[in-house]
Amino acid sequence: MPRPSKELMLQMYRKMMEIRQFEEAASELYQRGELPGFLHLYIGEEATAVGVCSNLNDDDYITSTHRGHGHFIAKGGKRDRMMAELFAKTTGYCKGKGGSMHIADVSLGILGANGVVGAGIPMANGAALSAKMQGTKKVAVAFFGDGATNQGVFHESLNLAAVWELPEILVCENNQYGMGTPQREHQKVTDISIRAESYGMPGIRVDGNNIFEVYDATYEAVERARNGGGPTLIDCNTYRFRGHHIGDPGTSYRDRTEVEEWQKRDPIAYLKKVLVEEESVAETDLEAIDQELRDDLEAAIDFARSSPSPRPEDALEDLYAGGIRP
Ligand SMILES: Cc1ncc(C[n+]2csc(CCOP(=O)(O)OP(=O)(O)O)c2C)c(N)n1
Ligand SMILES: [Mg+2]
Repeated sequence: MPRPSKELMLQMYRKMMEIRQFEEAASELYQRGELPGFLHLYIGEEATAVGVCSNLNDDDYITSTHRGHGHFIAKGGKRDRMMAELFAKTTGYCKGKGGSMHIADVSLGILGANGVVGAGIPMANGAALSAKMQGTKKVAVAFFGDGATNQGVFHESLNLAAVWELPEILVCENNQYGMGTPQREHQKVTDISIRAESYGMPGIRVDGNNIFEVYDATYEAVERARNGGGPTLIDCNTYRFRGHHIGDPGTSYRDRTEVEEWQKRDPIAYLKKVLVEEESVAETDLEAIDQELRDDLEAAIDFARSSPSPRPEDALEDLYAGGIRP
């Protein structure tokens, strides 16, 4: 498989950096007491979202998780409206009523983050089934964690995706933990791609911190799905650098050396190294991108901070499709 063009690599770098900056800022704003709700940070896992979504068209579908900021930005979500959602402001993607774990924008094919572990998988089945029935050639991607693969709904959904030959890509973000439980304690078979065989679909394990491996595996899976070849399971081996959620220091169930070892495999640093050493991109050019994105993020934060809060009487609006109220 040929390596992505330099132009695409630079685009992928931008997206990963957009995600990293967004989350670092969100973490700080949360700790300063400016953001309500919960935050599950994706820092360290950016190559998965970007490697996968770089293969998708605007009208393809994704379903996300409680750790969804990366998926959202990688699929084309804008940081200003996203930040406004975290601030619980009316200008947010869900008018400030959803927050981090419910961000959605159907017009971008993003069918939603989801606080219920595993719940996005059958939704992606539904989206893929609609694409198949309507003959649109769209594909659906379900993102989920290693912990989610112990849910019954994972097995049911993979079985249906296989027997109905759905145009679907099942992407496991295997970050080695489900909350504070290491993967080796919550499942015997730690290479999740092996499970694909029992449903009759291809499965592949990749280094989730290497954007090229993620990109290539997804490229093949998307081709297969669009051409009637059915679903693929991709197990992306990765790591979250931060705690499970913003209030978890992540120190009681993993030791510092483990975290440091993974930090040496930072997916953004890796892509940066390839760009500089193999594609002759000047470090100053990458720093200019970082700065441009930082300025854009500052504007997004100002936009969010200065936007209005929803009124109490708005609480009963938007609860049902079509504006039907009880
Ligand atoms: C059905 C359900 N069970 C339990 C929880 C509580 N919970 C939230 S995140 C999480 C761990 C999920 O682990 P994994 O799927 O590996 O995702 P990660 O947090 O590692 O990204 C759990 C158990 C939940 N939100 N939903
Ligand atoms: Mg996990």
